[in-house]
Parts: sequence; C-alpha cells; structure tokens
Amino acid sequence: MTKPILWTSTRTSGTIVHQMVAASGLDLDIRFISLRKGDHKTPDFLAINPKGEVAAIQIPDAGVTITEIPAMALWLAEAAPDSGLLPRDAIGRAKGMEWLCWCHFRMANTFSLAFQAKRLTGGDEAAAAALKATAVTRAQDALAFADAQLAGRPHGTILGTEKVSAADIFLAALLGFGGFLGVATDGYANLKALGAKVAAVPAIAAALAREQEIG
Ligand SMILES: N[C@@H](CCC(=O)N[C@@H](CS)C(=O)NCC(=O)O)C(=O)O
Repeated sequence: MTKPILWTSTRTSGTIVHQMVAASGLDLDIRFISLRKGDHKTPDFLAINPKGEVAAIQIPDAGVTITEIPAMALWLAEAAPDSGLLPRDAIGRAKGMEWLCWCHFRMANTFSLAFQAKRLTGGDEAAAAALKATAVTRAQDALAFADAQLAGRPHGTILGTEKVSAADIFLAALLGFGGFLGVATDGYANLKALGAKVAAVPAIAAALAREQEIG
C-alpha cells in the first residue's frame, strides 16, 4: 500500500487540512510545497491537482486526488471513524458538514477576497483597498456569527462534541485568518476558547509546531 499524500503549504488554507490529518491519526505522507516558488503550477503538480492549489490529498492506490476542504474532511472522517472529525450519527454528521460548508463558503467569499484583493482588482490600489475593507467587515460579521453560535454549546465545540471536530478546526482557523487581516479580535471569546482547545490537541500542536519550523 502506498501512503496517501497530503500536498500542502505552510500559512495557507492547507494548514487547516494538515490539522485535520493530524487529528485523524492517519499516517499520511505530508509534503510541503512552496506557492512562492510556483511549485503548485508545475506540470508534475498539475497532474496531481489540475486546480493548481493546495491542499490536496492524493490517494495513489485509488488513483484519485481529493480537493476542497469539506471533501477532504469527509474522506479523513470516513477513513478514521473514531477520530471525532465528524460525528458518526447521520444528523451529527450532516451538521458537521453544514458547518464545514459554512466555513468553506465564508473563506472563499469573505477572507480570500481580502487576501487576494490586489490580484482580483488587477493591481488597482484604490479598488483593492475598497474590496479589502468590505471583505474585512464581512469577516467581522462571520466571526461574530460563529462566536454567538458557539455560546453555551457543550464542551465549547460547535457540534457540542467532547472531541474537537473538523468543523472546530476550520472555525478556529477563520479566527486566525481574521488576525492576519487585522480584524480587531478583541471580542469573540467563544471562538478564542475554541482556538485554544484545538491548539491543545497534542497531534494538532505537533502539526502546527512543524509548520512553524518550516516557516
Ligand atoms: N477551495 C479550496 C481553496 C484552495 C486555495 O485557494 N488554496 C490556495 C492557498 S490558501 C492556493 O493554493 N492558491 C494558489 C493559487 O491560487 O495560485 C479548498 O477548499 O481547499
């Protein structure tokens, strides 16, 4: 059997999937590529993921590559059913997917707009600043919504599960993205507590430390 491979890059949305892989306990071959050097646009990488993006989970034995965070989370949860990445009951699983989809949509239409403002506006500084300002406001709204939804949940997790789920990992990462964007993160006490809980999972802490080392 050839190990499945996680293709990722530090300080990207790939970090979210890296944490999910760590929480799964599965033995994946973690390979870091450099977006700065353009590793994701080489013919070799495009043959693995034609989207030219990280993260991607390549499963050589099945001859497939899975992309998009909710889909990767689902595969990891199926492969590691006791990991807690997704609840095992149908409703809990659907609610987990609901939150993963919510995070994914917010990442694309809110946080990523701010990160890519210059690229999206073709280098027009004024348009980029306006887009970034709108995106930051939307990011604040998204964080406030998630924070309010966490209030009073058992264990402080979004599904009320004792173990940190894939949705918790994604939500905590959105708060981190907010910090990078300069969103005032004074409030959001529930999200902050969730972030601390996620970061305290030993396997996740180890994955994050490895990313720090790589830089
Ligand atoms: N919808 C994708 C987003 C993937 C994505 O946008 N990845 C970024 C890094 S955060 C990337 O690889 N960008 C390279 C590029 O667009 O050239 C997912 O859920 O994984």
